[in-house]
Amino acid sequence: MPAATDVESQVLEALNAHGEIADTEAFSRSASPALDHQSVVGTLRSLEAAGMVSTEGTERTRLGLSSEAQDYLSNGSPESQLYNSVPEGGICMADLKAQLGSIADIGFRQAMQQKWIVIEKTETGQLVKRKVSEVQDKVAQQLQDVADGKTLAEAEVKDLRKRKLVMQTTHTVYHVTKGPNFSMQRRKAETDLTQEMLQRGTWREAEFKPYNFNALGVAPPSGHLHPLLKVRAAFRKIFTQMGFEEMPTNSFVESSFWNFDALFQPQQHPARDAHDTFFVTHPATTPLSTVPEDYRKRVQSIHERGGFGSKGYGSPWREGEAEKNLLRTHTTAVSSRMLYRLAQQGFKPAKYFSIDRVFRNEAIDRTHLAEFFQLEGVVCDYGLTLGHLIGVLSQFFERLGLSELRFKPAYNPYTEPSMEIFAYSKELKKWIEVGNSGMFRPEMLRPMGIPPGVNVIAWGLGLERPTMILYGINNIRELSGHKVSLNIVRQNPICRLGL
Ligand code: FB9
Repeated sequence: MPAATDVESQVLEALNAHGEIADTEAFSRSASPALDHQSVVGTLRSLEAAGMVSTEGTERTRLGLSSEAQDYLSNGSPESQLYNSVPEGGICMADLKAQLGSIADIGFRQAMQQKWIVIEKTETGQLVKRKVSEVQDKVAQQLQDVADGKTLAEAEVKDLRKRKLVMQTTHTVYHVTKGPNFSMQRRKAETDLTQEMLQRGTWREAEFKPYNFNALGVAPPSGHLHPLLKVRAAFRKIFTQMGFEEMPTNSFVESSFWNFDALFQPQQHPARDAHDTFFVTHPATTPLSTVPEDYRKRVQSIHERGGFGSKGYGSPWREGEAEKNLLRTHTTAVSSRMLYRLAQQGFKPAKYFSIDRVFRNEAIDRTHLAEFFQLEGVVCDYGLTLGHLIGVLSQFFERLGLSELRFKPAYNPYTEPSMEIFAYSKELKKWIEVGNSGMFRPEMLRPMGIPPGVNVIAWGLGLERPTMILYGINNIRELSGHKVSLNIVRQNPICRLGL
């Protein structure tokens, strides 16, 4: 049997003695020691829940003290603090201000107004001196009276209100009477119907705690998917629903050959230096012998001399450069491997997608980290055109709830034509960049053995931006990295893409 809290027993005794508590505020104040009205109200709530008391509330407005006034209650009004800081012989203004800090100005103004102090101009500056031998801190007294619930004269209230020391507050006081289950002892409400009760029949007079069918059960301890992974799952569903096959992206370390050279990205391209790319030192290289000689030769010649209608880059293509290992800068490195494999296995139309981490040695800002999740879609078939690309992009972004698209010509070393994709976001009420796209260059596809007449359209986007938009996350650092609060993971709602 839980011990009756002190407040509880005082309430029950008062009810037992007087049959009612007319005014809980007066009751709290009259208790010795005085009780905090809020805790009395709290106790009444639980006694009422047990049917032991009934309450009836009435609104009451009264003067309340501002937090500033609370401070003056314990330290005295600013003017009295100032007066008490002026020694017999006076004190120079600067020291006084230094001593009193933020209340110096108010204290000074009030003390001057109340003619408690005078200022004397001396060759060393202003000297503050007492004008009276003692002062009454009426303000502090008035604030104490307010705290004690005493009523002040209207003029005093007006003054205190002007100094923003008091304000009208409303609170509820209660008239309390005995409830249907009133007793001096709280009867423990049974929470379970036990075998023993049934055997001894004690259930008949037992008090059962009402079932609270609205009580939220204890959340079963379960794992939580990070928002990024929820959005990834949603994108996966969209791609698979559109008949795309997922590409294997389980190798963050890639050779420059598949990440750049196979994509016809020139060896002098700025993205290929350490400013943009994380090169790996151990193992630093992947021998080009891992790439079939004939294909590697065709890549070399297309870079150096062109072919298939291209004039190439006309500069020497160095194997050493292509062997350098790096952290892949895009999942297009995986697309190049898959397209080569598709060509080698005997080309047939295909639709591939990938969603995984890529790494770029870029400046970190509110929306960019050195690594992010890239999504990529690739469609290869005979006679594909830019129209097909625009069509499949419309289909794809339609499923994200982005039905209005705009395309801006862009440049990628491995696609021509290329387009940046923009969509109108109803949520953000603005056009946002939602990705990049293009048609893979013949200089990339032909050396792989992709038959003439086959075109490959592709597009890419990130996972972070949509996740930030869908979960209202403003800074990418809140999404991934050491600053992530696990609550974002635990409390994030399900991902509603496009719905
Ligand atoms: O994701 C991006 N934006 C985006 C996407 C979806 C979205 O959905 C909302 C819920 C409704 C909202 C926004 N972007 C691409 C655009 C910008 O965020 C951009 O600033 C950042 N980009 C990343 C790269 O940053 C260096 C996003 C990332 C990106 C950009 C291009 C590609 C991939 C990822 C690509 C490609 C490509 C091109 C041709 C062929 C193959 C791949």
